Amino acid sequence: MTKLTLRIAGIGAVAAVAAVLPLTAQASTKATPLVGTVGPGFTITLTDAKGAKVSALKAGAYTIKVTDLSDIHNFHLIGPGVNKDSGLVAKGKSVWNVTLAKGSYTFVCDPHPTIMKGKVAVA
Ligand SMILES: [Cu+2]
Repeated sequence: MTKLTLRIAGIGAVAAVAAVLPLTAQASTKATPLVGTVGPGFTITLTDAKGAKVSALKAGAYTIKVTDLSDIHNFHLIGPGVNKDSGLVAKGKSVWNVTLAKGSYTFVCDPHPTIMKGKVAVA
């Protein structure tokens, strides 16, 4: 019985690695990484992988790592074909795989839209 259990766990580990590999390969060759952060203060930012603020992007695939550091703020990305929300009460990290099309995208904290917002023009 013990032997069987170990064997199943081993297969599970291999399957998990196999499942992660294609995503990593796709991220490095296709999707461009971005970083979204909201909170803990009244700040919301979208940056590239190097930490530079983003205001213009090319249309295409992006992987956005969102960190929501507050239960009174949310990171909400809205634009053509995209409507992603980290959740107001929710905190923590999310990874969004999105395709940005030509147009204007807005990232906003919904309770504080006048002071916590940004725009990205996608061409
Ligand atoms: Cu807010």
